[in-house]
Amino acid sequence: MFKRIEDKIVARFVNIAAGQLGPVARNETRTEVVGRLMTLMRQASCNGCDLIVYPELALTTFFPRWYMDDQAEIDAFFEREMPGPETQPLFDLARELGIGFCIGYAELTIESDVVRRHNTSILVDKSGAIISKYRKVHLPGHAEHEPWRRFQHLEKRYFQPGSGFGVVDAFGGIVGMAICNDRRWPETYRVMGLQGVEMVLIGYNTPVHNPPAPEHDDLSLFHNRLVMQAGAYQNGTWVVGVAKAGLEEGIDHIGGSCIVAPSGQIVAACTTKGDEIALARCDLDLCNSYKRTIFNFDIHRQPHAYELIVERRGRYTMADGLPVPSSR
Ligand code: CDV
Repeated sequence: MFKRIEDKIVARFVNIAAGQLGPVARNETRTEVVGRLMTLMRQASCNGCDLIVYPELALTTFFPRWYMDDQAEIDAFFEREMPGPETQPLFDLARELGIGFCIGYAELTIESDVVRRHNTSILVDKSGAIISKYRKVHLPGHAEHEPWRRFQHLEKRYFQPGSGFGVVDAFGGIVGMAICNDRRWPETYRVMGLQGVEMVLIGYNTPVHNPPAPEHDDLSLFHNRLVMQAGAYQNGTWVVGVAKAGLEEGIDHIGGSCIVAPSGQIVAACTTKGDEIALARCDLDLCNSYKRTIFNFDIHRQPHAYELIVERRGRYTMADGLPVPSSR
C-alpha cells in the first residue's frame, strides 16, 4: 500500500532484522558480545535493513538466574552509561551503516543519590542517537532465594518495574517497545495500540523449563508465538520478537525469534538457537487494514465495560501473604 504526499508516492516499508543471539557465557566480556552484535548488524545492513532488534539483557548472560547478595557482584551486570566505552562501537557502526537498532540491557541510574536498577531497552536511530527508552513493566519471578528451583528467576530482586508503555515516531511509523514477560500480557499491546503503535519491538530470555509450572515446558515455543501473534492481530501492528537462545550457563532457552505481521501471521523466523538474523520487509500501511476495520477502536471499543481492568490487579488481593477474595 502507498501513501500520497505532495504528488509523490511514498511507501511506508521498513526493512527489519530480528537479531537473535545464541547464549552469552558469564565470563564473556561486553566487548566480545558487542563484536557479535556488530556482526549481526553488518549482515542486516548488507540485506538493506533499516532497523535491527536485539534481545533483552543482550550484553551479558541472563544473571537473574542466580541468587546474589553482594551488591558489587550484582552491579557488574549493569550499565551506568549508554553508550559506554564498550558499547560505543555499536553506536558508531550504526551511524556508519545508517541502520537503527533496539537493544536490551540492565540499567543503573543515580539521581540525587537515589540508585535505581531497571531492565531496559532503547531505540537508536540511523544517526546513532538514542530516541526512546523503555523500562520493563511486568517483572516475572521472585525476590527471595527459592532453593527448590533448579535455577532462580530473581528479576523482582534485581530490578524495579518501569512505569508505562510509550511510543515514538521513528522509522516512518509509530514504534513501541516491550521486554520479554511483557509480551504475555494483552495490556502491553493494547496500551500501545491505543497510541496507534505500528511496530512493537520485544527482546526476550525465556528458559524452556518454568520451575513453578513444568507442565508448560513442552508448550513454551507455542506460547511465545501465541501471545505475539495475538498482540499483533488484536492491535493491527507489526511485532518483532527476538530471543537470546540456546544453552546458556546450563539452562536451555527457547529461540523462536520471529517477525509477526498485523494479520497475526509470522512472516520471518530464525531457525537455529545461535546468532542469526531473520528478515522482513514490513509494510506499515498493512496496519491500517486492521486498525480501520475489525479493530477500529474508536468505533468498536466499549471502555465503560472494562473498568475492572484498571481498578483491580487480580481476582484476589493479597493480605498477609495469603490470597483473599477481593471486596468486589
Ligand atoms: N525474562 C523473562 O521475562 N522471562 C519470562 C520467564 C520467567 C517465563 C518470560 O515471560 O519469558
